[in-house]
Amino acid sequence: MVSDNELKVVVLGLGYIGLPTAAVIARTGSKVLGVDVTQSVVDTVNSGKVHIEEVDLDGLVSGVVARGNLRASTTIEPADIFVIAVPTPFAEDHAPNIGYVLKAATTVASVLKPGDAVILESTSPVGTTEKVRDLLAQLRPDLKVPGKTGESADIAIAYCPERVLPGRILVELIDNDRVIGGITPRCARKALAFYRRFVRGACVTTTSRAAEMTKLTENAFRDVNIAFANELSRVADTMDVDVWEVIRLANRHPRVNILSPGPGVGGHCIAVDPWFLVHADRANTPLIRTAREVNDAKVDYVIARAEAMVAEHPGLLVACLGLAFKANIDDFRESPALKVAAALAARFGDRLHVVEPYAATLPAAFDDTGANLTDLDTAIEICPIMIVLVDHDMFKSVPLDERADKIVYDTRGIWPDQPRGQFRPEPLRLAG
Ligand code: SAJ
Repeated sequence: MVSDNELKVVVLGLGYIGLPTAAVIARTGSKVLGVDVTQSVVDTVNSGKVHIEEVDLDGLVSGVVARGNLRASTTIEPADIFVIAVPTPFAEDHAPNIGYVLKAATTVASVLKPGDAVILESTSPVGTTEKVRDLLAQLRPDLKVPGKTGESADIAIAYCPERVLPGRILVELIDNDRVIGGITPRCARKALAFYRRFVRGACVTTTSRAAEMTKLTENAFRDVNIAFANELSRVADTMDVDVWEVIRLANRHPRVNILSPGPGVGGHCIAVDPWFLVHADRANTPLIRTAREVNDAKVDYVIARAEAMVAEHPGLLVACLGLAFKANIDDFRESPALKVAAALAARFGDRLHVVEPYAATLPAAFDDTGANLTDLDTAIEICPIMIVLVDHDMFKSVPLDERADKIVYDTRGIWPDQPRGQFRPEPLRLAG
């Protein structure tokens, strides 16, 4: 086996997963080349800086770039291991788009040689790794690909999904267990040897198809369980019961563990990946599809409730706490909080004060609305109405005496001691 210092690794895609992965591998001493189609990303990384916000990533990248173990380029070079970490978005009809994966595989094909391993990490529909294999076979007829020629293949191809949580990526990249699916068992073993170089968690091997479905299953599981919590929160509103109290009490049962309701499910994983399963087998996924719909509908429900609350108090200033898709991160993509705040801004304009410690300016959705970006202290001072949309630590720590007389809609349950009773709109019954 080659030593860490001799191993050459190419990571394709320097995004939220690719860049931390490249940096962690480079830290082991391997020579890593990050390949990205965006020149500015390449330039940023080569200058030892990062273009994404992630805890401790800046220090790690500047260190491995300074030591010469991580470089970036728009052009691929030969290597021993190729890790593909490019996006897999979906279209309007929820059909997954694996175009970026196939494009990355085409790039890899141009430099592939016997003995190399190609590992796909992007969340992908079941069967994608086999498609990568078929494409490589077509582009490089001189190489024996796995699964077509028995175990005597020239190259290894495997699927190993990332499972890291934004905000904890560098910790989870090392500590989480990894599922490694080979096109053949030999492919899986080859990929396993690579992950063992930097992963402390258990590395478990399986087939590429099982590994692909495992990744989708993890996020669908979470989505279904959040949908249950979101549905409960609507029922509790109708019943005039505090859903947070009910969940706390129910979770005292040894076999019950209900997740947290919120203003909907955001981010680019949990709200996306379940559709890959639904799209692949619509007839057998009514629960997964309904969960998606329940979570999407929760945003509209929260908007309607918040609008009713603000409309009931003409003239009062309103604070919207948070825009990020979840706590303590600066990521606003597919954020339900942003959707709610933007809808309120469109209707109530300059009555609205948005507090978001992770934003320097308001996003484009607030252009021409008159809404303001305000700091927390000012919002507490001037806004009698407070709508909690994100459970940032900074918001959680506001003591009761600073908010006891506020009119509060706490969609995240961060202030369990908040007196109830100031706001009792008629229960809303929305379609969907
Ligand atoms: N949310 C709730 N209630 C909860 C938990 C989450 O409303 O009880 C909301 C969050 O506020 C957020 C969304 O769900 O809007 C998703 O947040 P998250 O923290 O649960 O997950 P992500 O999207 O940041 O990361 C997920 C993780 N998957 C699982 O936990 C199964 C992560 O491990 C994956 O690597 C990542 O998706 C991915 O890349 O697929």
